[in-house]
This record gives sequence, C-alpha cells and structure tokens, in this order.
Amino acid sequence: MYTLYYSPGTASMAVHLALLEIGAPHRLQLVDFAQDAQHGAEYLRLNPRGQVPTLLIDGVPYFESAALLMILADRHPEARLAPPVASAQRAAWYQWIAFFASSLGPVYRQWFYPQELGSEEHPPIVREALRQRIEAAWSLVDAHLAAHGPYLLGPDFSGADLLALMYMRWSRNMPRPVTAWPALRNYADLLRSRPSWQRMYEIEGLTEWAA
Ligand SMILES: N[C@@H](CCC(=O)N[C@@H](CS)C(=O)NCC(=O)O)C(=O)O
Repeated sequence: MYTLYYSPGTASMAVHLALLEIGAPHRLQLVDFAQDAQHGAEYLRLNPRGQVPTLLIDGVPYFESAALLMILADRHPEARLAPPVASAQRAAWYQWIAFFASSLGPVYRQWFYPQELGSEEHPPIVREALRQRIEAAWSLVDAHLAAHGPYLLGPDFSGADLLALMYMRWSRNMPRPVTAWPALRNYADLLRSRPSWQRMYEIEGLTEWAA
C-alpha cells in the first residue's frame, strides 16, 4: 500500500498518474496549500523540503516526483512504465526523465515562485530569461517528437511521458503553451486520451486543460 501526499494539479500529478497506470492500491492524502499544510511540523517530518509530492512506501517517506516515478516503475515491472534494464530504450528513458527533472523542473519552480528569487513578481528581464529557457526545452522536445515520436521512446508509451505530461500542463497559461508546437500538441492529445488522465482529473477535481 502506498500513500501519496498530493495537491491537485501540482508535482504530485505524475506520481498519481503512475499509480493509476499501474493500478496499485494507494491512499491519497491532501496537503492543503490554502492552510500552508506543506510547512506544518507534521508534514515537514515526512518531507523536509515542504513540498509535494511525498510517497510513503511501506511506511517510509520519499520525495521528488521523478524519483518516485522511477521507483514505482521498478516496483511494478508488469506495468511497463520502464523499458528493460540496460536496454537502449532504458538509456533513453533515463535521459528524458533527467532532462525534465533538471532542465524544466527547476526553471518552472523559479517561474511560479518569484519570491524564491527575491521578488514578489519577476522583473521583466528575469521573466524573459525564464521564458526563453522553458521554451528552448520545449522546442527540443518538439523536434525530438517530430522526428522520433509519437512518444518520447518512439512507438512505446512509458513513465517518462507521464512526467512530460505534467510539465506540459503547467505551460497552459504561459506566454507560449506547449499546444503551440505542432508535435507537442499531438503528443499532449495522445496522452490526454489515456484513462489514467481522465481518472486523475476526476479525483483531483481538475477542469482546465482536460483535453
Ligand atoms: N522537484 C520537486 C518539486 C516539487 C514542488 O515544487 N512542488 C510544489 C508544487 S508543484 C510545492 O510543493 N509547492 C508548495 C511550496 O513550495 O510551498 C518535485 O519534482 O517533486
């Protein structure tokens, strides 16, 4: 049994999707951002970063969405969220997960949390720099998908696509949402037609960017 500490539409989404794809029994525990519950003493004992997601596995808490996705893929090989270890596909799987976690995750964080860079609102020069970095990352993914899609690993869906989908959704109110890139648009539509996406929307109570 797993317990996922989550908040709707946030970085817990990729892990929630993975649990649904796997069909693994799990319990959801809302971390109420409106109450600043992520910074409460009880939650900080589980996740000293004060962020979601946290996943309890056999009572032990782990954090970082990309890591949680990889852990779940390893624990449930029958769900085929990860290609076989040491295969060329597995190498590409690591590459894309690391790419999203390192090239997009932190930059999105800076975009959405300007106070962590020292101001309530980004000065235009900082906002522009972040915008360019986010769009450069998406341009790279778009070119890859146009040449080698429809999924990150080509013909086969994998857990890396769940991480990509979460980050794609976060672009919806940005100057250039991912749906403005042709291959990314098709990719988003393909992934949003999965039952796990629709189920996750119902459970988390989301409406925007449903499909
Ligand atoms: N690198 C982390 C980022 C987690 C993160 O930034 N979570 C945000 C929601 S998307 C959060 O918990 N925000 C609340 C806060 O920082 O107070 C991951 O991928 O798990």
